[in-house]
Amino acid sequence: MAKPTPNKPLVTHIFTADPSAHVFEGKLYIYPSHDLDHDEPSNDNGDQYKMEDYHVLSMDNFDSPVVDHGEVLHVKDIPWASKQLWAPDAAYKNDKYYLFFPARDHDNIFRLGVATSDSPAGPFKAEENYIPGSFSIDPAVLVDEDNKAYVYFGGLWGGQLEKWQTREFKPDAEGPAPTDPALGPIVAELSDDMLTFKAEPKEISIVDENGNPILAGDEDRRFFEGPWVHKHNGYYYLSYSTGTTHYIVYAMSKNPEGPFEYKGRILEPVEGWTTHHSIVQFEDKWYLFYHDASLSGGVNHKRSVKYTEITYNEDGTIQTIHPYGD
Ligand code: FUB
Repeated sequence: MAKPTPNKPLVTHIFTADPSAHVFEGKLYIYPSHDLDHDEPSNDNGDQYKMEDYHVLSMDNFDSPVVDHGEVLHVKDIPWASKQLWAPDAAYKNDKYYLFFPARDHDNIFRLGVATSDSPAGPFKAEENYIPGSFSIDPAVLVDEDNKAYVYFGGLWGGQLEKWQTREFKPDAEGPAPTDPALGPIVAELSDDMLTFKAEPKEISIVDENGNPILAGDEDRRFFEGPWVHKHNGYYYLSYSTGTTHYIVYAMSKNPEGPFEYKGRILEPVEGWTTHHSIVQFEDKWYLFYHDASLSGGVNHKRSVKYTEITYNEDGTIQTIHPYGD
């Protein structure tokens, strides 16, 4: 396969989205969703995102070809799951690789699952059941320097986060009023074997520069889906999609469980409704992996993974990226 070019699809033989990038064994590994090439109608519940399997991509560095390691997990091999393998992430601990992923269970409720492998390239074997007490979508895992692991997750609308405000699934529950604090993403410390939550999942608070919670009506800044946490110069950076306004934004904290202070935008809107990203250091540079729908001519559910470099300012803030130039 071809060598990667910044801001161009990493691969063109399949549609890929929601890239979670990591450096494992000295190489870059990308764990994307695998968008199906279908022409069925779309809705706000996200039924058009009907993915059935995962592929893993890798490259030795940015000068070498991208390798597609093929199908590494299929929904038919996940006993608890019925459909919609949405945005995954991977982590390394205990000499093993863990693939964390959301899917609908047999009651149509999104849960989070784990699958394991001895290799970062898979194949992955799914656990029999979803993580007990898990809900919603878009898991992202941080294994911290002290070896504690945290999973961040959540997504509104099709991702069902607003239905879990009482920590019980309420199918008709709506999100908060526009003048109330927005729902934050959820964090849970993982058990040492990475297969269960060590403690009850907690909602993360995202506040403005005065310490006031970001409100649900503040759609330019409030959390919608796709949380990602990375660490840079002693700060935890929580970045996420604002959904309806299509930004990737970020907030910073000294604590992995927050509160996080909103700082600004990382990525202006891309072509297509969704925007979803990850941030990774490779050698001495930092990169944003993201997706857009340009390869399919703007079909929201046929997306392609891309990358670009990110730049930190002296004060630790991140420069905003305009994906198609200024
Ligand atoms: O790919 C399906 C869903 O679309 C993801 O879970 C969301 O983050 C959005 O990208």
